[in-house]
Amino acid sequence: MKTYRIATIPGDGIGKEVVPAGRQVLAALAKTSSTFNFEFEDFDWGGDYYRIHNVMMPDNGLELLRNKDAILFGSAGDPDIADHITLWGLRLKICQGFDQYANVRPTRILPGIDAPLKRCKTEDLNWVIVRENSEGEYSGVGGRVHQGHPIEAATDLSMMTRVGVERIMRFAFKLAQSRPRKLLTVITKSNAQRHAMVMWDQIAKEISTEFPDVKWDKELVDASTVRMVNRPASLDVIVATNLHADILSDLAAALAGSMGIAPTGNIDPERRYPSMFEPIHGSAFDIMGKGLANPVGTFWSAVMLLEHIGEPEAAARLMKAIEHVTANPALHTRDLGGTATTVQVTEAVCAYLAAHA
Ligand code: NAD
Ligand code: K
Ligand code: MN
Repeated sequence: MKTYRIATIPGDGIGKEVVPAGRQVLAALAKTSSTFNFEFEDFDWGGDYYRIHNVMMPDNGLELLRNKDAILFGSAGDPDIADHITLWGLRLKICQGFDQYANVRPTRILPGIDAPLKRCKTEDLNWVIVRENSEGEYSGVGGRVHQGHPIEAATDLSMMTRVGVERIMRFAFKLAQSRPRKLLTVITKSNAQRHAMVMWDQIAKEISTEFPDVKWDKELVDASTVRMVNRPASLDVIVATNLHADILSDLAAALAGSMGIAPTGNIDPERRYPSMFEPIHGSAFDIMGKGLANPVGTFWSAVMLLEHIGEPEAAARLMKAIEHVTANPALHTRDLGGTATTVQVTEAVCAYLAAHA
């Protein structure tokens, strides 16, 4: 019997509702398996921790996570604490500390979901967005001077390195190569950002020679929003910078039906450190504490976690359970137009897993 060590970090807001739900579903899955088990450890880091300790996570936080096989994360974001403190103090600390440079965001329309694109078929929207997760616009380089004075100025430098761009391009090309259609769209803004993005384009071209069977094209980020809406079937794998992909993947989530469904993995492809899986949504202040959060994004993230640790069969089983639940409108949460609660959806997934072991 193999035991996987999983860290759970609910964080803030509805993270505290959906991560326990995700853990419950993983435990239900393990219960039906004779080959693997989970050893969970929960970490109470986030806004509440900050109010006591003045930091979002302890100094040795990364050490406490280092020996885990994977991390299941909720959200960092508290109504009473500035967003840049919660984000940089927890989620980005882990992503950057463990060099999880590939942020992978699969998007497709699950069965039973009424998605807003009326002119396209469900199967037309089947994308994986690869987000550069370690530098670019979120490199943290910059500063603010002369605060409060008329000459006040501030910068956030979008820093890209050859190593950083090469590795995310190679990751994206490889992913495209593994998919049936083998298409890659490189998102850019090299008309306006004439240094970093021009290098980005150039490196894409260089790396493409290693993958002659991948068909690839370039698209400006603004134009790509239109293409996502008007010609979704023309896209397969998409690679974009940290900021561009952050924005595009929220749009992708909405086009696929709801922010509450979309999953992501913050992945260290070299497996030097644990990778971290989370729904793409945040703390959702408007619905937190009400039991209305859709846990499907967390469950789908758990599917990605299972694939990553090397349990593809269990991953497929959980995905089937998720699709069984989304197909039933009685099990839709409010974001999908339904009245089901987080607990009801979670119990339905667990029941399906128990019945289809
Ligand atoms: P959000 O994702 O929290 O919410 C956006 C909208 O989507 C809200 O109307 C919310 O109710 C809805 N929504 C999101 N997830 C849902 C779910 N599972 N079920 C049903 N509805 C859902 O984005 P925001 O409002 O911009 O951010 C709130 C806080 O979360 C901020 O502090 C922000 O910094 C933080 N945040 C954190 C992360 C992260 O930790 N990865 C990501 C995004 C936002
Ligand atoms: K999140
Ligand atoms: Mn985001």
